[in-house]
Parts: sequence; C-alpha cells; structure tokens
Amino acid sequence: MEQPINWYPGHMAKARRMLEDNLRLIDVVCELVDARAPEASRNPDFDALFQNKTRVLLMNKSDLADPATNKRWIAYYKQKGVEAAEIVSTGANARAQTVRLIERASAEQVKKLEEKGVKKTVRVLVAGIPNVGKSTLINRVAGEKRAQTGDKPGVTKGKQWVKITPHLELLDSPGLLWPKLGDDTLAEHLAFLGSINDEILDLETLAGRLLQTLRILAPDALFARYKKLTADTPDGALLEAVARSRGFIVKGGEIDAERAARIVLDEYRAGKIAKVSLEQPPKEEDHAEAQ
Ligand SMILES: Nc1nc2c(ncn2[C@@H]2O[C@H](COP(=O)(O)OP(=O)(O)O)[C@@H](O)[C@H]2O)c(=O)[nH]1
Ligand SMILES: [Mg+2]
Repeated sequence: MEQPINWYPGHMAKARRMLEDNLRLIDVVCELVDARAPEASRNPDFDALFQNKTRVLLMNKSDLADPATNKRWIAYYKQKGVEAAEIVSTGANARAQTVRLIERASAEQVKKLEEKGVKKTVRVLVAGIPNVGKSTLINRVAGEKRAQTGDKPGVTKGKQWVKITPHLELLDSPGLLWPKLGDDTLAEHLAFLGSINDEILDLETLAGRLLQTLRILAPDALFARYKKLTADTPDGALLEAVARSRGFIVKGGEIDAERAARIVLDEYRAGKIAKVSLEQPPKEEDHAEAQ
C-alpha cells in the first residue's frame, strides 16, 4: 500500500505535549486499542512514555472482533506481563468493568500508601490513537459528573479531573497518540478500521484490499453479504461484484465503484460483515489459554 506522506495533523503534536505535561499527575494509564488490530492500534511510544505508570491494556470494540481471537490476545499479553482485558465502550458494563480493572491494577500501590497512613487518590488517563473509542469510554466512565468538577492547579488549562469513586479520578480528555505507520500491513489495518483519514488514501483501492483480506479471513460471511461476490471473483473485480450485488449502477450501465467502496468500509467498520480480527497473536504463544 502506498504510504500517505503528510497526514500527520498538527493537533497530534499538541496532544502529545499535553500528555507529557500531565504525565507526572497520572497514576494509571488505560491504553485503548482496537481489538480487531491490537498491534496496529498500539502506539509504539507507549512503552517509553508510560514506563513508570501502572498500565491496563483495554481491547476495545471487542464486540466487533472474533471472540476466540480476543481471548488469545489477552493470554498473549498476560504472558508478556501486560494486564489486558476486552471491553465494549459503548456497552452497558463499560463503566463498572473499567473501574474494576483500574482498582485491581492500582490495588498494590494504594495499599502501600495506606500502610503509611496516606489515602491515595488514583488518577487515571485514557490514552490511545484516534478512533479506538477513548471519548466514548471517558463519557461512559465519567457520566454526568463530567461537567461538575472544576479545574485543578497543575493541569493544563481546560483539563478536568472527574471523580469516579471517592478515591478514583479520571482526566476528562484523552491522551492522544498517533499510530505507527512504519509497517505497510499495520498501516493498512488502521486504514481498514478508519483510524487514518480516508481522504488521504484511495478509497477504492483500500476497499478492494479489504475485500481481499475478508475473503481470506471470513469468506462465508463475505459471500453471504454480497451475493455476487464469490470464491471465483478475480481480486481486481471484487469491488465491482459488491456494486452489482447492491445495484450501484449509474448511467450507461457503469458501476458506482466509489459508492461500493464506502459501503464496504462502512459495513466492515460497523461489524456488519462479520466479527473479523485482522491480527492474531504470534504463534509461539498459542499454547497459552486465557483464564
Ligand atoms: N461497536 C463498538 N463501537 C464503539 C466502541 N467504542 C467506540 N465505538 C465507536 O467508535 C467510534 C469512535 O469512538 P470515539 O470514542 O470517538 O473514539 P476516539 O477517537 O478514540 O475518542 C464511535 O463511532 C463510537 O461509537 C465499542 O466498544 N464497540
Ligand atoms: Mg475522541
């Protein structure tokens, strides 16, 4: 896939500075990744940036990924010493589950201070690349309390701590990081997920590549969704098959490839084609089962 050259937006640099400025105030970092592509959506700077923080890796949008693959990823991360869990930010349990994970992750830290007579307030940052569900999760966890807390000194102007429990506070703005674009396959996964702006990539090429990928990963679901697309459709004619399946034909009998491309990307991103995980944990770790 051709690499977008200058997509990196200025607000990312600003967000990065915000993050570095506030870092010393933060005890726990909730790293959000997209469960369908946890590696591509994991920022390479996390490890260095958050090396002294308690971290929880939240595999969000797990409702759109393959459930068995989610479990294998969690087992894989556990083996590497990373506390990971699958969540659904848009779901009913998001708040309770996230609070439980944070409390568990910070329990030791809190206990140590308690022994010294200090009642620790744990401060939490939700961080991740664009589109992984940070704002959705913050809104769920902070709820209606968001608007009620005031600014506190030492925090970048406009940023607020929201009290979640008596001893848990959440920063109401996400730590925004840019994705890693060094590897073509990972960059393509991010483009499939919509984390890289569509305008900077050729939509029809992207949708064609997604169809090729889905035909390998979830052929039956793909054929069921787009009836004129089959195992025999040449790679170069996949988008056309989608257009014909949906009757996207314009004047003169030409197919509307752009409309077909948008439909494919929209439907995949919304989980309407299948629960497809684009990435699998490395094979060596396969024997480890999630508990
Ligand atoms: N299906 C599903 N959609 C989600 C989930 N979390 C977020 N979304 C959707 O993903 C899109 C991006 O979410 P947003 O919170 O704006 O991402 P942010 O850029 O990281 O702040 C929105 O349309 C959300 O509704 C989830 O767990 N499952
Ligand atoms: Mg957001």
